[in-house]
Amino acid sequence: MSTSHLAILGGDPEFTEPLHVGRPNVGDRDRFLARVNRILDSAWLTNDGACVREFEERIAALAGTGYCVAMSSGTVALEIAARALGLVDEVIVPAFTFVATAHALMWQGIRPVFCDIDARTHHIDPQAIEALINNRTSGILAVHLWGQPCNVDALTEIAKRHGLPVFFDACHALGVERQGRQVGGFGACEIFSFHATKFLNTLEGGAVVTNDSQLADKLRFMRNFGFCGEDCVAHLGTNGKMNEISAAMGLTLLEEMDDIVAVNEANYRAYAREIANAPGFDLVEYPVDGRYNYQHVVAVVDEREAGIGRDAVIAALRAENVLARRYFYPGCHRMKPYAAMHEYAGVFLPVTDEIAARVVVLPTGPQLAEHDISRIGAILRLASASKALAT
Ligand code: T4K
Repeated sequence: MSTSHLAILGGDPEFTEPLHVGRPNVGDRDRFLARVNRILDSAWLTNDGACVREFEERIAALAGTGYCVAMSSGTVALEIAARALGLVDEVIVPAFTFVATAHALMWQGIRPVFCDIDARTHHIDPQAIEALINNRTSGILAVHLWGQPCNVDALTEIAKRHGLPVFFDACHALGVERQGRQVGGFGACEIFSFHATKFLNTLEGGAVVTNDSQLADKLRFMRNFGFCGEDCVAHLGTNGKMNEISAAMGLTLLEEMDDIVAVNEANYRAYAREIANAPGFDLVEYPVDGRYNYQHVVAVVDEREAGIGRDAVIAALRAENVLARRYFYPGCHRMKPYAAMHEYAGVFLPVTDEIAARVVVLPTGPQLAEHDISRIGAILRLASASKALAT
């Protein structure tokens, strides 16, 4: 194939069907539908039902925590966790994350104070945190971005020294461990997402996991309007409950989780082989001393070496029906609700700005065979070699 065959230059698209980032896994229909039938027969559809309880037990076991409280989404789980931890005024968060991390705080009237990231890991930079701590700071919310544990020890040490709670957005990091330590038990609590696009989904859903029994009780009350008994409201609360059909989906996919992760890992390794032959492209690597879900394949483009900028790479892939994403461009601090806030007008987070301009997230999951990944690698190399697309 020559560069003139690229769809962006007039050729036919390489793929007839779109390849999405975050194509949902639907699992075994018969086992899911059998669960749905049992739910319908029982006429117990939500509010601490049998499937939700079983799902919570399974997630707590997977995360190695004492408690799991399932919620209607990862965002609501973050909001309720922030409430239950009593956070106010300001919380420090990385700017390079899905905007829900910041929104969950702001929606509660807590100002997210954006911190820069480490250029290699894309995680919040512990060294940049201390300059942001002041007498309004009430906590730190870090993110295990791309399903890799962030620098938990450094963050825990800083938080302890300043007497602040630290908790973790683990929405990418279900089933992950590093050096024998599982994501789930770090900090005051950790939050998972089971959105449709996550490798293990409950259609919509999320959860908070913790080893703190009092916090778990509070979270349970708060997700159900604060009720602690039939006529007893102990806390301000909201409706954050997971329903039974969602939990049934989660239980069904848990039975297939190892197979899904094996496919994701094989895909990641196939991408790594392709990208090793594409100058100017680097994959965010999964270190060898851990267990991962491999749901994110993240490439970083070096425009000078690749001869093509990140946005041109995305445009070339999309023309071929490879619907790559530029998560999490342009960084929360540059999104309108935050950029418009006086405190953030013109804020410059150099590493976040650079990485947000260079990242390409590639499709993975069972929708792709190894052969497809070779075709995507070929597109990257051709786009890079094309004089017409050169920057
Ligand atoms: N913290 C972090 C670090 C997160 O990444 C997220 C969510 C959260 C917190 C909040 O958790 P949740 O409240 O969502 O549980 C998506 C997801 O909506 C979001 O869950 C996820 N992170 C984020 C990284 O990506 P979009 O706007 O890219 O998703 P959406 O719905 O446009 O779908 C993406 C692509 O997937 C589409 O192009 C089509 C395909 N798709 C999507 C759906 C929903 C399908 O093929 N089928 C589907 O059913 O945000």
